[in-house]
Amino acid sequence: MRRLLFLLPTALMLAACGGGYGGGGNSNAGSGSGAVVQTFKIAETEYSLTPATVALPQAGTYAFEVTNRGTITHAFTIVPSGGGKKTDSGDIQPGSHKTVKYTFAARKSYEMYCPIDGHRAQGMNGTIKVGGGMSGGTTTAPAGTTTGGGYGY
Ligand SMILES: [Cu+2]
Repeated sequence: MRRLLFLLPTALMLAACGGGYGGGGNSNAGSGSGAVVQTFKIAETEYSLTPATVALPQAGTYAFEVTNRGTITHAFTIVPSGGGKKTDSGDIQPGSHKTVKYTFAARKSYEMYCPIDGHRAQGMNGTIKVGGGMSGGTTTAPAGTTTGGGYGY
């Protein structure tokens, strides 16, 4: 006896909500390439990152303004947990800062660290976790307010 499986289109309909950035026509106001969802500030010292854990509400491109508050040269690297495309700030001198942009996938975890010498092993590392978008998030970030400075839980 044979059975026919009927695939319902439900999954396709759900997937269609995912969206994505279609190449829009008229965005003159933006600076840089790619729409940045939100900017996070990271402080580096010997030997730690603050905050050491960053939660992104959804997939997309985020900017990290990394400030070296230590007394020696540091840098900032983002890499997916388990390997993948890496981005690196290059050297950040004490007292200065650099901004790194990276595009994150939903529901993945990334590592951020200082790639200089043994700094990572000494504590200059942290985790970036990406949420799944509109459902099931624990943090609700209002869209549109990017620069406010506060990262207070
Ligand atoms: Cu370092």
